[in-house]
Amino acid sequence: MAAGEQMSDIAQDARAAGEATPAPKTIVILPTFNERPNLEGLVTPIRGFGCDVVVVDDNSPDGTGDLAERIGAEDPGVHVVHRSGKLGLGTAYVAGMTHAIERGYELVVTMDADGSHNPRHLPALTAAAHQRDALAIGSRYVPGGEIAGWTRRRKFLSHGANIYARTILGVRVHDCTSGYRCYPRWVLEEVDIHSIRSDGYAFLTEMLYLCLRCGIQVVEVPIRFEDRLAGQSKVSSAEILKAIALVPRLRLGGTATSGRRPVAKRARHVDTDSDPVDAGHAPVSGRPDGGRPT
Ligand SMILES: Nc1nc2c(ncn2[C@@H]2O[C@H](COP(=O)(O)OP(=O)(O)OP(=O)(O)O)[C@@H](O)[C@H]2O)c(=O)[nH]1
Ligand SMILES: [Mg+2]
Repeated sequence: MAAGEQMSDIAQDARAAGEATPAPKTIVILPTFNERPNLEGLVTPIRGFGCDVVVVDDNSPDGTGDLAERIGAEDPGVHVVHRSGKLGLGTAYVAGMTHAIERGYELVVTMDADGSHNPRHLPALTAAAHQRDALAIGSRYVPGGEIAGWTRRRKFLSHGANIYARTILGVRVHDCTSGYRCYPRWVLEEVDIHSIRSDGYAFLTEMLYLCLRCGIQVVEVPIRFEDRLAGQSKVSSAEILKAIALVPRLRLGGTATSGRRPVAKRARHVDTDSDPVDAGHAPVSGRPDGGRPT
């Protein structure tokens, strides 16, 4: 199916899902570098689910930033943050999160802008974050989660990277590297996002570990991850090596959060059909999972 056709189907689903519109004020951060062919078809269904959007563009040579400006000029729910050049995925998330906090959004979603993260999962992801008062991760590696369109080698590498992180960090999260997440606003205020040292893809693992160290509950919601619709991956070998090297450094206490006291949050009643998987609780010892690896 053509990229446009696929996304317009999702847009129809989004409009039909009026009752599934997330009640809390929600914004989706779309970090972009050369995502022009994917952007418009993604923003439409996200807006259909009642979420605002902030595109964080790093002066993409293909004109993604200009396109985002044009969409934003017609729709006040679409914001754009322009940065001077390719400054990294991690710092793009921080710029988007800062924008969201300043404007009082209650839920903040991060999503790749290449079509890999389908907006149809937004209601389940936001419901899990809101009802559990937890960081909700769109997960490829819990029952019901899947990956479509990747080679066996790519699946093996991604799965291997997650087993590596899970084992060395001693956490129960199955998809530590997923960029499809929903953070309640207080989580972003509680953790010091500006202290995160990873400026690229490793940000995702560092942020997760930081949340667990702060005692924030994590739930995983199954998603179907699809290969990017158009354009090219921006992950370099150097980025992958940085992400691998980060894991033991975090485990050895190299994060700025070492020694931080867990925050106490009240557990909420859960009422969601998304079947989220509990992946972590407030740690009671030095180990993020409280010493119970599974
Ligand atoms: N603003 C900004 N966005 C970035 C940067 N690097 C990557 N992105 C965006 O981050 C998202 C994820 O990047 P991808 O290249 O898709 O990475 P990936 O999903 O791991 O790799 P593929 O599956 O091969 O696409 C995409 O929306 C990119 O456009 C960056 O330096 N700055
Ligand atoms: Mg991608």
